[in-house]
Amino acid sequence: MQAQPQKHYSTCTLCEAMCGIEVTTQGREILSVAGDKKNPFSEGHVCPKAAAIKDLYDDPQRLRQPMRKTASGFEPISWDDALDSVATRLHAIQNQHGNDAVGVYLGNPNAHNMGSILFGPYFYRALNTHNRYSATSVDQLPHHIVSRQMFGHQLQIPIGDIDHTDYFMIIGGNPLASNGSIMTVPHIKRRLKAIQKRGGKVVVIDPKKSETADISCEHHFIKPGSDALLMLAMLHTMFARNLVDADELLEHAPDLLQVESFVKDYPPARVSARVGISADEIETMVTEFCAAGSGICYGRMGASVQTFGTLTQYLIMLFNMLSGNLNRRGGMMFTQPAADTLPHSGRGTMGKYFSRVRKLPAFAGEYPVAALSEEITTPGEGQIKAMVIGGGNPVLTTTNGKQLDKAFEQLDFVVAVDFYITETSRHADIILPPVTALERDHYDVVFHNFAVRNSAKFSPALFEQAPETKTDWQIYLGLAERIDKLNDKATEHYATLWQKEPTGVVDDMLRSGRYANGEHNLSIQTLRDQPHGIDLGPLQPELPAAVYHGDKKINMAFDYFMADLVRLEDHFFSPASPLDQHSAEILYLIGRRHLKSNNSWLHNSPRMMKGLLSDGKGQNPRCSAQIHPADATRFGIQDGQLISVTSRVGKVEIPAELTDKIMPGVISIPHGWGHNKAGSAWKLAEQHSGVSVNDLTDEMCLDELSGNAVLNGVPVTIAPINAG
Ligand SMILES: Nc1nc2c(c(=O)[nH]1)N[C@H]1C(S)=C(S)[C@@H](COP(=O)(O)OP(=O)(O)OC[C@H]3O[C@@H](n4cnc5c(=O)[nH]c(N)nc54)[C@H](O)[C@@H]3O)O[C@H]1N2
Ligand SMILES: Nc1nc2c(c(=O)[nH]1)N[C@H]1C(S)=C(S)[C@@H](COP(=O)(O)OP(=O)(O)OC[C@H]3O[C@@H](n4cnc5c(=O)[nH]c(N)nc54)[C@H](O)[C@@H]3O)O[C@H]1N2
Ligand code: SF4
Ligand SMILES: [Mo]
Repeated sequence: MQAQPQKHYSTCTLCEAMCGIEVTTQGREILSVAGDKKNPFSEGHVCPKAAAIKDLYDDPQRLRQPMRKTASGFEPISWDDALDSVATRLHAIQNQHGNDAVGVYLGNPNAHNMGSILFGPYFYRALNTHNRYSATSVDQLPHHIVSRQMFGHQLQIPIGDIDHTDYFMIIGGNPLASNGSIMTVPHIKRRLKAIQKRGGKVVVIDPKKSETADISCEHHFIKPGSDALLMLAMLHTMFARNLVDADELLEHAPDLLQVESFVKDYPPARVSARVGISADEIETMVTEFCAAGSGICYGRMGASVQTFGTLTQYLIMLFNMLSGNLNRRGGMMFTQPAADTLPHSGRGTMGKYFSRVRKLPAFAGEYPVAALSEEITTPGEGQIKAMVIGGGNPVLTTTNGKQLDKAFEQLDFVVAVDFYITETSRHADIILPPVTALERDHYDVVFHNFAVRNSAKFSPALFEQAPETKTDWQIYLGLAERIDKLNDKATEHYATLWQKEPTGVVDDMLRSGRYANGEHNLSIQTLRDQPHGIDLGPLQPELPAAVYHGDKKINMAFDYFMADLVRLEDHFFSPASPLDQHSAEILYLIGRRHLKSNNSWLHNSPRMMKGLLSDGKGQNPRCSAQIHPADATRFGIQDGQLISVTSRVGKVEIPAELTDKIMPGVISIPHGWGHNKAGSAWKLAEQHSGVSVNDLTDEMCLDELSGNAVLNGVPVTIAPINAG
């Protein structure tokens, strides 16, 4: 007899917005995915990507069993065989070359996977290697460092209280495409419109008039990478015009007013030409922001992942603080999560050790990923001989991907925890494919902490786990236990972990958390009983409790952050400023996101790729180089024409797309494309391969304070490729 269709309430884990979804299944088939109207947080909102969930589940090319590379290609093997072989090889390599000979790279999907977050660490601990890397250092590393220094914990990041604010300033974020980042916020469009409806303002500062700028009150072009200068001038204006409103915060940040002495040399008139925004406009923005009642100054990808990303994020925090908006309703607030991971996670050790070759600083146990290829290719003690890649595709997503691709070829052993044979996992000797998101229990242990409203939701696995499948946590725990055994370490505690599962850990956190008693009585069971999730109210003032420093005071860390002003002066104002050299030929490269794409990995979904024209020559209009018509004229380029884009490290050929939405002097290319490498296996993606922008980004060019990559503001040259 055929099973009846069943409805389940779950959560989309593709981006940070945590949309509730209604999934209809029949037997083990997914029939449909729609927005869950009864989810109190997302209220039925989903974006087009929700439809990709079914495609991912159905994708015939998604791996369902472990694979071993042989002379004639990948062949399936059993889980026991796969896990035993991986553990034995990693152990042997560490035995021969030392622990650091095994490197680990963790990609973005791990942040959306409670099993990886809670149980992955047992595996890294068993490996005990310094060579750990992740997508953090091509992304939000500056936020962690700012929070570590100022509030004492890398994850204690204030979130914009968007539903109550009067002024929302967005610097280098495009939430209409990304659905928000370090701001978990379903249905951002509705919320941005609501600000304007209640008389508030939304202002976007971006080298592109983005989709978000299109629905905002005001947009200012800014020269890529100059945001730190803008922030210095904004802070200067605040003092010069007596707009500082910090009385309440001084109790928690006694040194706050000393900021004045660091910004005195940055009047708007001095920075204006470098930033590309007039002094008048800068002053008006600051005045209006400070008069607004409440305001959020929010900076993301574009502001973080650039030459002065860490300084910029720090200055943004100071701007929120000095305008009285930290810890204020409608400003930047700390969240009150139901399952608080902070007391159980590392606060973020920094400055303790440095990478072997380039001496880049480790933060929270990880080196900047820009150091990865040289750590593989440079001989000597501590050289990486084997890599574990967990849910990431660094060949397409990290700087100088082509060089990393080549470096991977020389490794003795590679293992990938991934369900696709990607541009990266094709290097693997063994691939361990976990189940897809809806097939495992889920509680957002990261993104509830970054949400614009407090809420809690548990999404049980859709189906009983099929035999011969494993979740990420089962893979990591299985490897950890085997490696500990091989190292003659105690393994008794594993029995408890297998039984407890990550869900049990979340249950413990809920039961010891702030909503454990009283009205909500939170536990996994109470959440199971409320499958749409529950609302826990708006964000609340949380100082001084939010501060993890012993004295409960916010640490201004001037010595650390403001030290970077020397580099900034040099970069923008020295007679030898790189910005003045060859300035006529250079364009500055930035990135962009598309609503139907997700970093490197939704390009095999028929629903996401539908309607994408391809001219049969491998061109892909979604992967185009956007340039301003004035630049096109200057270089003799027609709309749609193939152009070459060249940086210090590489060259790509890509069709030009002319648009006056981009600032003159700037070129925008999205990342995650370049599915044209022999040996990867995603049929649809390969038909629309595009090129990888990270064959242009430069691993030697860093935000030096943090070691974070520079993906925005990369100097490039362009030229038309003439047909024939
Ligand atoms: N030029 C440029 N480069 C960028 C960016 C940019 O803006 N510009 N953005 C950067 C940012 S913000 C990020 S976060 C990185 C992302 O960089 P990465 O994390 O390296 O890349 P993803 O494409 O997210 O990798 C996803 C991989 O994980 C696999 N996967 C998906 N779900 C799971 C799962 O549940 N478990 C496991 N084990 N695997 C899974 C997919 O099959 C895919 O191979 O890219 C960065 N790169
Ligand atoms: N659809 C979709 N959604 C996603 C993702 C995806 O790949 N696709 N990825 C997810 C991930 S991993 C992340 S981290 C988030 C990122 O989410 P966002 O931070 O919103 O990132 P983007 O959408 O890339 O927007 C960055 C904006 O910064 C601008 N910009 C570039 N350089 C500069 C600069 O120097 N200064 C300023 N002021 N602006 C600049 C760009 O023009 C762009 O509009 O998105 C997440 N959501
Ligand atoms: S915005 Fe789209 S991708 Fe993000 S959680 Fe919601 S449905 Fe999923
Ligand atoms: Mo990201």
